[in-house]
Amino acid sequence: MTPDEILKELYDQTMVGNAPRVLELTRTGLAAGMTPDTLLYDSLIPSLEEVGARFERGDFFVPEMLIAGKAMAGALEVLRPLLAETGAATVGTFVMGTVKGDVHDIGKNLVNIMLEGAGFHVIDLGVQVSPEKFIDAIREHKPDIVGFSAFLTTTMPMFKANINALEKAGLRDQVIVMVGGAPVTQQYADAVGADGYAADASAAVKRAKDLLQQRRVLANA
Ligand code: B1M
Repeated sequence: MTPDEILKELYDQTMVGNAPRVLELTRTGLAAGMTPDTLLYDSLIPSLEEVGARFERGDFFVPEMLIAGKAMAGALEVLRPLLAETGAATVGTFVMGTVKGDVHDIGKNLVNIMLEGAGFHVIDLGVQVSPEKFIDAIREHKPDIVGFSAFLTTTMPMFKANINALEKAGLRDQVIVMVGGAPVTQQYADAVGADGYAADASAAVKRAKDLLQQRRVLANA
């Protein structure tokens, strides 16, 4: 198979949620010398975007979204060690979770992988994380950054609820808050009082490093 054929079939098989074939094609692509980034950004992610578009049009329903998501998650597990293998020294601790009411985790997991690759120690709290659970994790792990992911317009308000809970617990000044997820924008992040926002996993790593650097410069001033 040529790289183009692999990308095309990977796209098609992700869309129909054929997990075994998606795994096989991911491995075939890697064996053929294709990069994890190419497989992700030129095939897997665009395929899920099309799944979302079909869901919006009423051509796909929740079960189709679910199996496509599972197929993508399987591929991500194959790509994980390659995306995370930079050997970078630990740069900081990051507590991450998808907010309460939201079960989407593929995007969050991808951000985690990239953060780990960049040297962050990531503590992943999973999905449907309540403000109380974030607070407990911050008290326990004392992270440099806490990240809130939300993928639904209806769960984005949990950012503000989480930030309010941090303030109430007296922890807001002790941790940098980053937010992200498909419907989130810089404007929304600013409006809820987050310190940082990123549109995708690579941008999240860059933003996290910049925010950490700024905080350390301020602390030493
Ligand atoms: Co749902 N879903 N879903 N879904 N789903 C979306 C998000 C949707 C956009 C589809 C659509 O209508 N086009 C839509 C949301 C609409 C909206 O609110 N604006 C939607 C809906 C409506 C729903 C349900 C309500 C459907 C229903 O039940 N009627 C339901 C909600 C359940 C719940 O959470 N309570 C639901 C359920 C599901 C499944 C469970 C079936 C499945 C999730 C599987 C899983 O995650 N384990 C699913 C899926 C697969 C999708 C789509 C198709 C794909 C999401 C995905 O994984 N994208 C999605 C359509 C779409 O996104 N176009 C959709 C790939 C991923 C790599 O990208 O998630 O954007 P993304 O992550 C990016 C960035 O956002 C960023 O970096 C990531 C990597 O580059 N990022 C951060 C993420 N977190 C970050 C944190 C940061 C910084 C950056 O700092 C902390």
